[in-house]
Amino acid sequence: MAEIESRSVDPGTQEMIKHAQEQGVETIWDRADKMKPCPIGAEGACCRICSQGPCRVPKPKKKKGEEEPAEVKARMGVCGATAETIVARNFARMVCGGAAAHNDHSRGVGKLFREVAYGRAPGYKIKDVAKLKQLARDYDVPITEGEGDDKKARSTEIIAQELADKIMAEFGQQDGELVFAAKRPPKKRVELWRNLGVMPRGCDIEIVELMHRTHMGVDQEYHNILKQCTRTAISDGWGGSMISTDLQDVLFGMPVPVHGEINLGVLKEDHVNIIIHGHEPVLPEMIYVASQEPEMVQYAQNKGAKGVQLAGMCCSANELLMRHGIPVAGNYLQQELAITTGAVDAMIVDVQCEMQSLANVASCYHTKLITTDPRARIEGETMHIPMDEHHAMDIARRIVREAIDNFPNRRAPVLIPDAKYPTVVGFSYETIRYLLGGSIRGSYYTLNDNIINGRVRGIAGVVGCNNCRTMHDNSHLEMTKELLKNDVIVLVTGCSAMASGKAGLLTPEAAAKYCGPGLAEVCETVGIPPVLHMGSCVDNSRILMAAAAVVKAGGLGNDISDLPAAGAAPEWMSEKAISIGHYFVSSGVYTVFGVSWPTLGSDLLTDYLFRGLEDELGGKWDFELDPVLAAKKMIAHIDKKRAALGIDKARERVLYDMAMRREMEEAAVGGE
Ligand code: NFS
Ligand code: SF4
Repeated sequence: MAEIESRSVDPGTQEMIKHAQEQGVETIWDRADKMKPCPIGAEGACCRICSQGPCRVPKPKKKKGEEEPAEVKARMGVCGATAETIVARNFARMVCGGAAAHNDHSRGVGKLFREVAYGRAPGYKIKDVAKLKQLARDYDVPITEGEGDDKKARSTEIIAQELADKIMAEFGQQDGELVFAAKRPPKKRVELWRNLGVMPRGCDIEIVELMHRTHMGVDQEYHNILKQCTRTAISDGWGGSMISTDLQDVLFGMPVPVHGEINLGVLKEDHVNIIIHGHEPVLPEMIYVASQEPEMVQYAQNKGAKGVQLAGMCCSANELLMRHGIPVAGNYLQQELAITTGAVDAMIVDVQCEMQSLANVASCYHTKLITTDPRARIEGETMHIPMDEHHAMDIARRIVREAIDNFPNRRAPVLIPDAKYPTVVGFSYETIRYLLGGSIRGSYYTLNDNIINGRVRGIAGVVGCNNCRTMHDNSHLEMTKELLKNDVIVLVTGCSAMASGKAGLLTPEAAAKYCGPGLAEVCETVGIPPVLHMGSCVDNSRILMAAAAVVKAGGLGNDISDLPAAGAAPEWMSEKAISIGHYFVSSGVYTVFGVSWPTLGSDLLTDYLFRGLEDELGGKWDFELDPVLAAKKMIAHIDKKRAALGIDKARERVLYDMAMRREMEEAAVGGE
């Protein structure tokens, strides 16, 4: 049993791991101790796509400077597929899995949007009409009709209906170009994608084609396989994910800065605790409403509780937090631990990142594990209450009542760690624009000015998962702090955002504590935290939009690849993270991952991802275990871009000025 302190950097999590051990409840860390990752699979060097295999082609261990024996150079499976092909296929299928998850999430939101537009989803409505009209413009849906004096605005319903039909058709579109991918990135990027032949045609087709091409005996040229990876990943970032984000904003409201709280300490012993866990905010939005209804609160009181406490987990948490300030119980690695508090009366799951072990942990307590999506059942679930957008409110009420009914059944002693931290969240791309420029002159000029004058050295996106193979939250925090110290502003989403929240980085006060002088000054002037929580993992599309807006605001080149920016997922684990990473790379961003890297089985392929791609796409992958070193690499990349833009001198001047100013202040204080 490894030391608990090496499992998580978060004291609340440590306390609960210890508690789980004392209670004899098995968690992910116990299983991780028992099962080490297969070293061959870990480097992507195992092919099991036909029954003549599985064929293993691991890279032989050789000492530095030693020649590889000839038979090793020609590593191949029994069909002759080379290590390059095998590793590329495995990588490609990760991109497929990730893009499919996001695009299918998106389809779900699209279906709801269509039902709302046609008036078939009572309880939901279009909350952000301005954003709806923006989308309509993107999709060439007219927002007015008639000519001259007869010209009048079209009704919201009609616009929404036409838009919904167009968006839904885009999932199955066979040719042409995805609307956002063609319209929203900088022009130069769009041209580049067209020239390379990687502009996605539809949301589904790219995934299907990539699955086909990685079937036995099809595409066996690794550059060509990766090219389709690029097209598929773009269909996620500038397709499915972006559609989800935008439609969720239209339906549930665009996030604006809001205060929240995070960590397991948000649960309340004397309340009915409901945890919403998963990714699609469609049903959680209704559960939020149901949990606040006076009759429901009364019902809870009748059962002896003081009220109903709703809290989120994983990206569903981010969605509810960003829009309603609903507290977050924790990120991915805390899901089992939440139940071990003994205070969770129901955990409601939809899709993605839900450990099957939840059923086992829940069975040790009174917790009801309720699955709500027909696509995601869990063996051992307490019950399945399928979501149906036509009766969502009734379903939500039924779920909340199930939780309340369970309150009197608590049997284990309740232990809620005394751990919760305040956060400020809700930095959509539009909100940042507003904060930086005001409503009239809303734009990214201010940020650009500060990047050009050197106060802000660059922009980093630190995103992605937790992973039980590395200390929970630690790499996110080490990396983020190193970036802040060096005046790099950090945009966060997903489980990374929650790591930052738990460490107090999502507050304006963090600026003075963690940032270099330039970034601290900018954050204090604007009144923002130095780490901006932009939402869930599909909301990485907001980071793409911010990057495109920064290019548009001028002075920093004319493509995303010109920006002094970098991305990272230091604790990644899911296929979604690979798809996200690859769409960042495809959009021109240097992107570094931690923990492990799934293509190390082929040097040629890895070299292409880490170096070769830069010539084609302007972005590239990297892998670095040490989060501080990874941050330093990101900063080196940022400095390289600053030099290319000719703004490296400005930063030296600012730092010099600032040092002088400090000296003067100190002299003044000393002279008093
Ligand atoms: Ni993103 Fe969000 Fe977390 Fe990773 Fe899972 S919850 S979608 S995949 S683990 S960041
Ligand atoms: Fe082996 Fe080729 Fe079959 Fe893969 S496709 S399992 S390499 S025979």
